[in-house]
Amino acid sequence: MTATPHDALDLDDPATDPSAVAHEAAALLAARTGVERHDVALVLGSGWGGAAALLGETVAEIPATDLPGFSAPAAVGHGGTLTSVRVEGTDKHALVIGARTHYYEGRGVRRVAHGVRVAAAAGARTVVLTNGCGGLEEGWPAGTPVLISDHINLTAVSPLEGATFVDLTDLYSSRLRDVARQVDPSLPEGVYVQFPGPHYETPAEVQMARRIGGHLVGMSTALEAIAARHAGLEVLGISLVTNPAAGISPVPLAHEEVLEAGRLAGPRISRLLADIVHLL
Ligand code: 8IG
Repeated sequence: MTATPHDALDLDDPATDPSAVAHEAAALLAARTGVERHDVALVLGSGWGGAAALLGETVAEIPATDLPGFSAPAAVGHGGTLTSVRVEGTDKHALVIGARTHYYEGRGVRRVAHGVRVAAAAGARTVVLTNGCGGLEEGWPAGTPVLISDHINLTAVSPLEGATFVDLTDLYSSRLRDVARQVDPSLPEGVYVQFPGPHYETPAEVQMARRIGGHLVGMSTALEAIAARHAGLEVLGISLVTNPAAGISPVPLAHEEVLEAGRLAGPRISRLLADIVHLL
């Protein structure tokens, strides 16, 4: 059961409008944080957990499961909190979503999309989606941050329902990528391929991802980006290569190495994210 006592609306009920649950959660978020409107939202993926610390002063931190529609986290290294931060030197507020639901958790696409929908309902115009992923480029060792220029969704599902035809041209805003490169001109960019997971790819699947135009492989972000665009958000996506994808390196993948790569890259990507948010 994922319902909380606050659940007036049940996100899992097909008759419920997911955006209504998001608005309900956003209202409760405003009440609990005392922050009427959040201007920007950040979803922190594997390796990005420390990146909120440099943004500014934490106004409030609440367990995501206190709000309607959020599920308890499934994987080690994935937090479960929503943090409201006053962005240093500005009067802007950032909503840091440390509670991502992955498609592989099997709770349905509504849970996957809920965080960005709440961000939009909370007033955000921009969302920064981050992740840890496998890299296909020899020149991108573990610890390399990469701007997402586009994605290929191999999950075979959409976060949208019904006849919802949303244009995904420039989904990963070229304007926001330019802003990121103002902070760090050396940032490379690449196409993110979302697999369903939770297993990593076979080497043959990694070669397929390369041949169809991919540079990064992961298990998140694409579905959230689609939901974010539908909700009217401008999207910036940044991947942290935490491991060479299967077959790219001779060593098999382990979740512990993923966490370690995140720890080592922590200071650089934290600074990067904070500097980008200041320019938004
Ligand atoms: I961290 O190599 C992380 N997440 N699909 N493949 C996929 N997801 C990942 C990987 C990877 N590394």
